Amino acid sequence: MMYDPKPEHKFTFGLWTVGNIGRDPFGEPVRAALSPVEIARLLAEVGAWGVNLHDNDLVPIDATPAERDRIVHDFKAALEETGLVVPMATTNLFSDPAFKDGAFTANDARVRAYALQKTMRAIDLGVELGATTYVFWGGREGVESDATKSAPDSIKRFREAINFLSAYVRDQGYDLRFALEPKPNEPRGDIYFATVGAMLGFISTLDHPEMVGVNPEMAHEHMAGLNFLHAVAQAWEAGKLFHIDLNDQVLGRYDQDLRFGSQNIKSAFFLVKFLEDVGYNGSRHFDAHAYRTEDVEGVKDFARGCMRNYLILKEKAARYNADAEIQALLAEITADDGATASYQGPYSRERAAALKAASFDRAALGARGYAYERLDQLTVELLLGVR
Ligand code: GLT
Ligand code: MN
Ligand code: MN
Repeated sequence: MMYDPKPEHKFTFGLWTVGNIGRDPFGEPVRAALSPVEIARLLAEVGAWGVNLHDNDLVPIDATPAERDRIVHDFKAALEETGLVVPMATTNLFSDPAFKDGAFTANDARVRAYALQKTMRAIDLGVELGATTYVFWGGREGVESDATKSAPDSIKRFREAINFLSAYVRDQGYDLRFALEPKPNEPRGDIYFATVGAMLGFISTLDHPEMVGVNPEMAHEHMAGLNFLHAVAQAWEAGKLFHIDLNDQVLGRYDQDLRFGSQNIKSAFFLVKFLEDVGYNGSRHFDAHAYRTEDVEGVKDFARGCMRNYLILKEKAARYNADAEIQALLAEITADDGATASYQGPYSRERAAALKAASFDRAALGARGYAYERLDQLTVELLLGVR
């Protein structure tokens, strides 16, 4: 079938996504917890390619070494049985009360040391399962009040941690890259490095910037009222799009983690079009969960919906690229008669002098119509299925 997921689409889900039991600040869980092996089987059933995990999604935080080995052994058997891969792993540095003031940025030095130890062990686990991307989402790396933590110290502490862990990965000879995931708030009042742009700026200050990129999440940029495509394009252009978290979110609401493509259809369309046009070949990871109203069948509907919406939008993108009227309009909009060719290009003293002496018909420039209404309407009609 046309919209059926296939391994080449590289669709992945976290154990914590389809495994979400529906607890929220106002209510108890509504679904029974599935074991990691059961989740792997569910993901294989709906057609996913891979499964990602936090250390403690798989191994409970207080497991003994023997328990850990048995759990990892059983999970590897499930991977073998289902054919699922583990492209990405990460650390849970937010659930345990020890991390209530953050992990790498916590004011208590013992918490910072414990966070490093936990992350090294989780990196070992991820690599053992085959992961080549390691995500850092600093959910608790923030404050409710700036009276409580020094922002410049937090930035330095976070840098020290990432530098330490980069060196650890190199020392072990692991084939692993880091992807930093920003979020503006929730669960902290404010989280440091709130946006993709902030993370990109931070990466250039690291000891090994070449092994560190970003993991932009659609909902997180939308929570900040930003344009997700623009963030992703900047990351891509900088060679830093190491991973991506796809979901959906309505501006001004709590952290919703909705099914991909369920709310902001035009944004999702231009995002998918971008990823396909540039040839992004990493995982398409859905970091979302089913509505709290759903049972396990609804969870499968949720997962299938994420992948199906991606593939529908991918097909729409191909249609957009092949649409003669849209492409003619785009060509017209960007047409260049070459009249200013001698002014374009890198700086030279001559070019600058010629450009300063040139004359422009400002009134004509201002009078031009760009036909963007027509172009956008064609886009909307294509998305609404009438062209
Ligand atoms: C958590 C968060 C996500 C992160 C995950 C990785 S866990 O669900 O909301 O955005 O990507 O730590
Ligand atoms: Mn999220
Ligand atoms: Mn995420």
